[in-house]
Amino acid sequence: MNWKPAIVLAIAACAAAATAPRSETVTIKTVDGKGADATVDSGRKDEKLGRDKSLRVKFSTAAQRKAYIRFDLSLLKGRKAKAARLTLEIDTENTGLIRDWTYNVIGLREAASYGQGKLGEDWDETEITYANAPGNDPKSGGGEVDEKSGKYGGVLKDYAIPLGTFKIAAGKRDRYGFTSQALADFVNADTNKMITLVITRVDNHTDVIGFAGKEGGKYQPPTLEMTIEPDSSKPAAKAPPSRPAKPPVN
Ligand SMILES: [Ca+2]
Ligand SMILES: [Ca+2]
Repeated sequence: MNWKPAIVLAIAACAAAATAPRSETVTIKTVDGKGADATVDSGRKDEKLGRDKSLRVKFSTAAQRKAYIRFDLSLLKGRKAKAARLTLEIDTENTGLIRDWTYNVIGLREAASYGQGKLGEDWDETEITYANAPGNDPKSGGGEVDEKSGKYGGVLKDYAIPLGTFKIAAGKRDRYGFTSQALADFVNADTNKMITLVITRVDNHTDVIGFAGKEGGKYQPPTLEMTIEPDSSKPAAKAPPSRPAKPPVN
């Protein structure tokens, strides 16, 4: 019986497992660093709602509400995300209001300016309103994204990077996760250590529910979890080169 190759392979596998770089998860919430979250409301165009507990999102014929969420990416320390996941927790306790709805997740494109009277990507949660929110399309409250038809789910075309949608289930007050390659790409394309996501609703309905903001306390604030690529650019540690022996001293 030739057992040697099997043992050699097993040892090699152990050695590889011991030295393979492990991927790491970085979790950033809106409570961290320069994070922020706020509702903007078409019915209260100039009202500052960023300190409300809840992020209410509504798309209807008469009134629109959108959630602006910013994450401070300085915690990533310049590393790249292999995968990214956004989690939002519903804070509406009347579960009868929760329906089978779909929501858009739209990235706010970086821009030197979002136009006259508009805040920048560093928007302050105590200043942001429907009127001054960067990239907000006042003519659209949400709806389906259809780039061919120029529909960007409530964000102006020039500033919208549609990242995908997530669904919630009727009657379930829960945490809902959203992940897409586009979200990871959006994180990796960032140049100023902050990203803003705009959440709008696809379904047109007069009812509204909320997601917990960072002031909510009882529920989890918006959370971004990223799997970080192991750093393969760093060579494995090597023994220092041996120095030539000193000449013997006489
Ligand atoms: Ca807030
Ligand atoms: Ca950015």
